[in-house]
Amino acid sequence: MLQRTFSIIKPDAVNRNLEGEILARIQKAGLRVVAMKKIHMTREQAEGFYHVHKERPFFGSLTEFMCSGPVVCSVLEGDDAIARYRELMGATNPANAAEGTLRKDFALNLEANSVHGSDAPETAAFEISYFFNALEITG
Ligand code: RTP
Ligand code: MG
Repeated sequence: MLQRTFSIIKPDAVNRNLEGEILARIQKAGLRVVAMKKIHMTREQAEGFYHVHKERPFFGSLTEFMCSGPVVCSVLEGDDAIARYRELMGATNPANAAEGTLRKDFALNLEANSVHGSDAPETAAFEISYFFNALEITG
């Protein structure tokens, strides 16, 4: 089923100039970039994006990290895009990430883990609309 997911190339990866390499891996995996922009989030914008984690002990550190530098936001489209992109990203903690995954190859640690991907259709819909309006998404 053709599906869309939301991706962020996080500040640790953009800071190391890795966005081209990561986008190439996304495209080689057969996912199509239907929208993209580089932004530098405010603390409030990062808190709104990660609101589902607001009670977690790592929320303060995570939102500080996410606004520490620019990120590349994109909407990815493909068959079963949500699960396929999660598979390409690998486990949240790079120490547990499988060979060949983005986090295995690029992540620095559990927090600075280089990429974000939506985890379900409902979160994908929220996250896409948080960063993009309909005019910014190509068909
Ligand atoms: P993401 O939302 O960024 O795609 O990552 P995920 O689903 O694999 O992991 P999630 O549980 O949603 O956590 C969101 C992000 O918070 C940071 N984190 N820090 N210090 C910690 O224990 C901890 N746990 C998670 C990571 O940056 C993770 O990607
Ligand atoms: Mg998550």
